[in-house]
Amino acid sequence: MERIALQRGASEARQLVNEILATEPAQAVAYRADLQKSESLANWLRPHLLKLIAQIGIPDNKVRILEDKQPWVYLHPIDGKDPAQDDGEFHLSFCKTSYDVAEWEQVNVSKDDASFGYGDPVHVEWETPPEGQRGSAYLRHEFTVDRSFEEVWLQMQCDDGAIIYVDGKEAGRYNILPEEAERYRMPVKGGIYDNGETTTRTIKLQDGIAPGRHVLAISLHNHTTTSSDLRLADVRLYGAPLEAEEER
Ligand SMILES: [Ca+2]
Repeated sequence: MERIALQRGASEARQLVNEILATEPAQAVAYRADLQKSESLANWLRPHLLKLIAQIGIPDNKVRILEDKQPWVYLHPIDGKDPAQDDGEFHLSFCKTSYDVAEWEQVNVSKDDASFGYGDPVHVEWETPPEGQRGSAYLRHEFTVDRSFEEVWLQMQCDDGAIIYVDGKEAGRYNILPEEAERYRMPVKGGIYDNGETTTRTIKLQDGIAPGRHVLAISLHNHTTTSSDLRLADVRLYGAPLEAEEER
């Protein structure tokens, strides 16, 4: 959706500039010498459109779902070893509610400190694996909601790609092609660099959430095994309550 909105935004910007040029002959003379003007305006608009896209789509009546104190568990193999070597079902099961995470690292963070990784600022810093062994990481957070949310969005900064699960079911992905099956060191669409690393991404999740206990699981994937950074930051969940429950 983000890509389509960006392409639309860029082509609409070009069209708008061309329309202005057509209705303002004096300006057109001045600008016609540089036909790249509409292109550069479209490029200038891109980061602004990205910011806008991160904000729209979530209605005003949204509720921030995750609790203030957040227990997270994570598995980040610093030896670059695929967890499926020990557990053949790992990539299907790590996101399930029943999966045993007793061996995973545990942390408690405040709701504004849910950021993990290495190579760039984070609250929970992981050891940087040697070059050539920088692969994927797995995170889980259990949370409880006492009401229904018809629609749910996850916001995060992500370097480089992620697949998001709720209660063992895939709920969304970022920077990973839909046909790619979950696996260690899976390919991401492209590297995330510079401003892209700190851009807030908004992913609308597949389903709503019912009252009760839930497991949010995220697999985080690096662009290459030599990339200097892997980072998931500012993880937030927002829900739009069922209309009948809004007045509660
Ligand atoms: Ca990276």
